Amino acid sequence: MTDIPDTHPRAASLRLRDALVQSVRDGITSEAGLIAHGRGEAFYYLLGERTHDFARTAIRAAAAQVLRAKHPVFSVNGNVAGLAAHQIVELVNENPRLWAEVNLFHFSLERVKRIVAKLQQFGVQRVLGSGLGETQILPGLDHARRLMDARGIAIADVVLVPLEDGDRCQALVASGRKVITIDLNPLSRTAQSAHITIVDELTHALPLLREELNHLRNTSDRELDDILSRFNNKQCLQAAMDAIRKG
Ligand code: PTJ
Repeated sequence: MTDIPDTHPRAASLRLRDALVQSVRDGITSEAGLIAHGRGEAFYYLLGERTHDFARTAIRAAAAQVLRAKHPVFSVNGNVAGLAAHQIVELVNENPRLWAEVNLFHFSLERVKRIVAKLQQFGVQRVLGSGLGETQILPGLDHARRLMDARGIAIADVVLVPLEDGDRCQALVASGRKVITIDLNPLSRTAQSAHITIVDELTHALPLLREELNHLRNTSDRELDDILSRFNNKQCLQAAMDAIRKG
C-alpha cells in the first residue's frame, strides 16, 4: 500500500485507488474494474466530490424500497467487494431480510468463490454466489451476469446493483424486480433504466443508506409507500446532470 499522508489534498481519492489496486492483486477486482473506477472518478470530480440533495432523496427512497421488500438482494461485483466489504457487512447484518449475492461480468467461478469467502471473512451473515449453488437464468442476457442463485436474486423482489452494466439493469427491470443502483454517471444506461438511481460515490452512499435504513426501520408501510410514490427518478437524474453542467 502507498503511504498517503492525511494532508494530501486528494488523500481520500488516492486511498480508494490504492484499495482497488490491492484488490486487483488479491484477485477480487477485475483489471477492467480499474478503468470503470476511473470513469467514476471523472464524474465524481465534475459533481464536486460531494453528496448532493438529489442523492440524499434517492437514498431515502432506496431505504424505503428495501424496507418494503420481501426478499431484497445486494448484488456485489468485484469493484463493490474491493471498495466496500466493511459496509456490506453492516447493511446485510442489520437488515435481516437482506442478502448479498456475488455476481460478476468478468466471470470465473474462482473469483466468485474468492469474493464470497472475503465477505464471509468480513462477517457478512447471508452471502451467495451466482453460479455456485442451484442456478437460474435471468432472461435477456447472453453473459454470466444472467446467473442467479435460486435462493437469492432469482426470488428477489428488490435488487440493489451498484456499478452495474446497463443491459443487466434493463433485464432486471424487465423481469419485474425493483432495481436500485448507485452510479456516478447519470447518463449511463443503468442510471437511466433503474427505478431508483443514487448518483453518488459508492463508499459515501452506502453509509448514508445504512443511516436511512436505521432511521426508517420503524416507519409504517403507508409512510414508506408515501416516500416511494413521491420519489421521481427522472427529476433526480436531471438534477445530477444540471449539477455537472453548472460545475
Ligand atoms: O467485477 P465484475 O467482473 O463484475 O466487473 C465490474 C465492472 C465495474 C468492471 C463492470 O461492471 C463494468 O465494466 O462496469 P461499467 O460498465 O464500467 O460501469 C460502471 C459504472 O459505475 C460507471 O458508470 C461508472 O461511472 C460508475 N462508477 C465507477 N466507480 C464508481 C461508480 N459509481 C459510484 N461509485 C464508484 N466508486
